[in-house]
Amino acid sequence: MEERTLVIIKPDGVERNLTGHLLKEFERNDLRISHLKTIQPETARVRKHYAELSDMPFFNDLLTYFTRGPVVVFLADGENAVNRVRELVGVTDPKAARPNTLRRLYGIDKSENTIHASDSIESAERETKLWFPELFNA
Ligand code: IDP
Repeated sequence: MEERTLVIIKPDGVERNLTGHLLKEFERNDLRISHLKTIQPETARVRKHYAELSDMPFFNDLLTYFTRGPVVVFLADGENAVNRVRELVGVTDPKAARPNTLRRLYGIDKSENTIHASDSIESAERETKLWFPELFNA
Protein backbone atom coordinates (compact mmCIF):
# COMPACT_ATOMS: atom_id res chain seq x y z
CA MET A 1 0.00 0.00 0.00
CA GLU A 2 1.23 3.49 -0.88
CA GLU A 3 1.81 5.38 2.38
CA ARG A 4 3.23 8.64 3.66
CA THR A 5 5.17 8.93 6.90
CA LEU A 6 6.68 11.78 8.90
CA VAL A 7 10.40 11.94 9.59
CA ILE A 8 12.43 14.44 11.62
CA ILE A 9 16.19 14.88 11.54
CA LYS A 10 16.75 15.83 15.17
CA PRO A 11 19.12 18.60 16.33
CA ASP A 12 22.15 16.30 16.70
CA GLY A 13 21.80 15.27 13.05
CA VAL A 14 21.47 18.84 11.77
CA GLU A 15 24.35 20.02 14.02
CA ARG A 16 26.70 17.40 12.62
CA ASN A 17 25.82 18.30 8.99
CA LEU A 18 24.24 14.91 8.34
CA THR A 19 21.09 16.26 6.68
CA GLY A 20 22.08 15.76 3.04
CA HIS A 21 23.54 12.37 3.71
CA LEU A 22 20.46 11.16 5.60
CA LEU A 23 18.07 12.45 2.93
CA LYS A 24 20.08 10.62 0.31
CA GLU A 25 19.62 7.36 2.22
CA PHE A 26 15.84 7.80 2.04
CA GLU A 27 15.97 8.42 -1.71
CA ARG A 28 18.35 5.52 -2.23
CA ASN A 29 15.75 3.32 -0.49
CA ASP A 30 13.02 4.35 -2.95
CA LEU A 31 11.28 6.79 -0.65
CA ARG A 32 10.09 10.05 -2.17
CA ILE A 33 10.55 13.24 -0.16
CA SER A 34 7.30 15.07 -0.92
CA HIS A 35 7.49 17.96 1.58
CA LEU A 36 10.46 19.24 3.55
CA LYS A 37 11.42 22.17 5.77
CA THR A 38 13.95 23.26 8.38
CA ILE A 39 12.41 24.78 11.49
CA GLN A 40 13.29 25.73 15.02
CA PRO A 41 10.82 23.63 17.04
CA GLU A 42 8.87 25.33 19.84
CA THR A 43 8.61 23.50 23.17
CA ALA A 44 4.78 23.46 22.99
CA ARG A 45 4.83 21.59 19.70
CA VAL A 46 7.39 19.06 20.92
CA ARG A 47 5.29 18.48 24.05
CA LYS A 48 2.34 17.62 21.82
CA HIS A 49 4.46 15.46 19.55
CA TYR A 50 5.69 13.39 22.52
CA ALA A 51 2.54 13.68 24.67
CA GLU A 52 2.46 9.95 25.38
CA LEU A 53 5.92 10.16 27.00
CA SER A 54 5.06 13.05 29.34
CA ASP A 55 5.29 10.85 32.46
CA MET A 56 8.71 9.47 31.59
CA PRO A 57 11.66 10.56 33.74
CA PHE A 58 13.59 11.73 30.66
CA PHE A 59 10.75 13.90 29.31
CA ASN A 60 12.25 17.29 30.26
CA ASP A 61 15.65 16.32 28.89
CA LEU A 62 13.92 15.22 25.70
CA LEU A 63 12.27 18.64 25.34
CA THR A 64 15.59 20.43 25.95
CA TYR A 65 17.42 18.26 23.42
CA PHE A 66 14.74 18.50 20.75
CA THR A 67 14.45 22.30 20.97
CA ARG A 68 18.17 23.17 21.21
CA GLY A 69 18.51 23.87 17.50
CA PRO A 70 16.88 23.46 14.11
CA VAL A 71 15.37 20.22 12.90
CA VAL A 72 14.55 19.07 9.36
CA VAL A 73 11.00 17.76 9.05
CA PHE A 74 9.89 15.85 5.97
CA LEU A 75 7.29 13.52 4.54
CA ALA A 76 8.50 10.31 2.95
CA ASP A 77 6.17 8.59 0.48
CA GLY A 78 6.34 5.07 -0.85
CA GLU A 79 5.05 1.54 -0.76
CA ASN A 80 4.64 0.46 2.90
CA ALA A 81 6.52 3.64 3.88
CA VAL A 82 5.75 3.59 7.62
CA ASN A 83 7.34 0.22 8.27
CA ARG A 84 10.07 0.58 5.68
CA VAL A 85 11.19 3.87 7.23
CA ARG A 86 11.15 2.41 10.75
CA GLU A 87 13.34 -0.43 9.44
CA LEU A 88 15.73 2.02 7.82
CA VAL A 89 15.92 4.12 10.99
CA GLY A 90 16.32 1.27 13.51
CA VAL A 91 15.26 0.92 17.14
CA THR A 92 15.50 3.68 19.76
CA ASP A 93 18.88 2.74 21.25
CA PRO A 94 21.59 2.99 18.55
CA LYS A 95 23.64 0.29 20.28
CA ALA A 96 20.72 -2.14 19.94
CA ALA A 97 19.81 -1.11 16.40
CA ARG A 98 20.57 -3.45 13.50
CA PRO A 99 23.77 -2.89 11.52
CA ASN A 100 23.43 -0.34 8.72
CA THR A 101 20.34 1.28 10.20
CA LEU A 102 20.62 5.07 10.40
CA ARG A 103 20.50 5.15 14.19
CA ARG A 104 23.16 2.45 14.44
CA LEU A 105 25.39 4.34 12.03
CA TYR A 106 24.80 7.89 13.30
CA GLY A 107 22.95 7.84 16.62
CA ILE A 108 24.93 9.05 19.64
CA ASP A 109 22.92 7.41 22.43
CA LYS A 110 19.40 6.42 23.47
CA SER A 111 18.40 10.08 23.70
CA GLU A 112 20.32 11.69 20.84
CA ASN A 113 19.43 9.15 18.21
CA THR A 114 19.44 11.50 15.20
CA ILE A 115 16.10 10.64 13.57
CA HIS A 116 12.43 10.41 14.44
CA ALA A 117 10.01 8.36 12.32
CA SER A 118 6.29 7.80 12.90
CA ASP A 119 5.51 4.35 14.30
CA SER A 120 2.12 3.77 12.61
CA ILE A 121 -0.17 5.21 9.94
CA GLU A 122 -2.24 6.84 12.70
CA SER A 123 0.86 8.45 14.26
CA ALA A 124 1.99 9.60 10.82
CA GLU A 125 -1.36 11.37 10.28
CA ARG A 126 -1.35 12.95 13.72
CA GLU A 127 2.28 14.08 13.44
CA THR A 128 1.82 15.38 9.89
CA LYS A 129 -1.02 17.61 11.13
CA LEU A 130 1.21 18.83 13.95
CA TRP A 131 4.31 19.60 11.85
CA PHE A 132 2.71 20.46 8.49
CA PRO A 133 -0.57 22.20 9.46
CA GLU A 134 -0.32 24.27 6.27
CA LEU A 135 -1.14 21.14 4.23
CA PHE A 136 -4.55 20.93 5.93
CA ASN A 137 -5.57 24.60 5.80
CA ALA A 138 -7.17 24.35 2.38
P1 IDP B 1 11.21 6.04 19.13
O1 IDP B 1 11.76 7.41 18.82
O2 IDP B 1 12.20 4.95 18.78
O3 IDP B 1 9.84 5.81 18.56
P2 IDP B 1 10.11 6.50 21.84
O4 IDP B 1 10.03 5.47 22.92
O5 IDP B 1 8.85 6.99 21.23
O6 IDP B 1 11.12 5.91 20.72
O7 IDP B 1 10.95 7.72 22.44
C1 IDP B 1 10.97 8.95 21.81
C2 IDP B 1 12.34 9.56 21.93
O8 IDP B 1 12.62 9.82 23.33
C3 IDP B 1 13.50 8.67 21.50
O9 IDP B 1 13.70 8.64 20.11
C4 IDP B 1 14.66 9.28 22.26
O10 IDP B 1 15.12 10.48 21.64
C5 IDP B 1 14.00 9.63 23.58
N1 IDP B 1 14.15 8.51 24.54
C6 IDP B 1 13.50 7.33 24.57
N2 IDP B 1 13.88 6.55 25.58
C7 IDP B 1 14.81 7.26 26.26
C8 IDP B 1 15.59 7.00 27.45
O11 IDP B 1 15.49 5.95 28.09
N3 IDP B 1 16.45 7.99 27.83
C9 IDP B 1 16.57 9.18 27.16
N4 IDP B 1 15.85 9.46 26.05
C10 IDP B 1 15.00 8.51 25.60
